[in-house]
Amino acid sequence: MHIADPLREANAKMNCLFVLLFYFCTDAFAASVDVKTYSGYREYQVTGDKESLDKFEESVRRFEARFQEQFLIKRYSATSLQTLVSPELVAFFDEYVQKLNLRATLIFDDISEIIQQEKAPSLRKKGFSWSAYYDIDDIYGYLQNMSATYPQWTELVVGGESYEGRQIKGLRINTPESRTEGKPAIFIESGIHAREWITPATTTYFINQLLTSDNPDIEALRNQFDWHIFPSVNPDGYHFSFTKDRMWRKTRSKSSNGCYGADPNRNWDYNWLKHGANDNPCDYQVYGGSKPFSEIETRTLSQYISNVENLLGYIAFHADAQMLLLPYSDSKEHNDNYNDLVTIGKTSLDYGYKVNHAKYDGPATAAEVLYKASGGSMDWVRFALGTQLVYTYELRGYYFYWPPALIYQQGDEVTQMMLGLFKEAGNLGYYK
Ligand code: 0X9
Ligand code: ZN
Repeated sequence: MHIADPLREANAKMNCLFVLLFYFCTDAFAASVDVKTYSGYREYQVTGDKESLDKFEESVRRFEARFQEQFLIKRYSATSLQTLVSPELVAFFDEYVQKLNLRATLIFDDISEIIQQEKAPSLRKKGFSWSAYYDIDDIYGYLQNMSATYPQWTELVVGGESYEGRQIKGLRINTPESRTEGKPAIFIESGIHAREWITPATTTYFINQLLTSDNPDIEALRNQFDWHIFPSVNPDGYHFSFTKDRMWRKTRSKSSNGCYGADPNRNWDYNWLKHGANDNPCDYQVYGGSKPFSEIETRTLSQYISNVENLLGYIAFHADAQMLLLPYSDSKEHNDNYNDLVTIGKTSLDYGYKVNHAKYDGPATAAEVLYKASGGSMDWVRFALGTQLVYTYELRGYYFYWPPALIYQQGDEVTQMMLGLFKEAGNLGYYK
């Protein structure tokens, strides 16, 4: 949904008439049609008891279906959610918050300002860095660069394809230092949700640590495993979130009714569409696709993952519920090595905590700490491939915003979390 601000657009057009500069005019018109600015959108945190929040979500969904207007609710737990509210919907929002006796706290009164600051050109250093966010081609350029700098250790790999014809590029790190054959493999999936920008950024940060650190623990981590690391497995969506709509989450496939994208974390062939997903291609957030693996990204990536030999670990990075999740996401039942996964996960979180004292919830199943959701990659990997160490990290942020100047903090946290995870997995005998 593009909510236009008629007054602003009228002003822009009038300015064009006065200035009479063709260049400025085309620019102003193009921007108003193409790019979703989120001008005047507010961000609220809403808390209350579970039943009232459930009711609130239900009412909002009904409202959305009836009026073709969308809120952007993100549930963080049973008792808290955040939502964006367009200027047109503020009155409706206030009414429901009061009716249901909920507490609403205003976090940002105009998120368009943050969206603009986040991409300020002054943040960018020449080349690649971790004090700015970069579009997909720059991220791929970094991977290419690393594969050229470390040809003995790394290989640029292609994990699949996207709807718009991009490759899903990753870096395989398999050093000859201990052995190359038969090492346990670890797959890292990042950026399946387009707008979760902190995940590709911390993943490239982690790659950089693995390749350049002279900390003996990180060097051991580099050499012990056959790493397959993919900073952005939804490159079309990421590019779209970078250039057109900062809140885009899905892929960019076109449905027959003209709506775009499916949620790539609801499209895997495990209990598809059972919980927390729907069959409406126009749903902005959790449309599961027309069938399991309807999206070329999930289909091709699942083939790549199936072909990885000795796959010991599958780690997915999301943002920004700040928790560590275990399979399965759509059931409260515990799988056979659940206790080990909890022990390993706790050590991972303890290591991460030491860096910035940021407390994560979990480890626990998504069904227990977040919400039930079927068709996610983590559940498919665990179920279809039997991979033993499967985790989803929900990193930190404020409705997908994390200050670019502080990317390194979460990068260091994630690096320590990986150290803790594999240290404890080794203690419990998951690899030698
Ligand atoms: O809903 C999701 O896909 C994830 N949360 S997010 O806010 N980043 O969208 C949770 C993923 C939990 N795992 C699975 N559902 N498989
Ligand atoms: Zn996500």
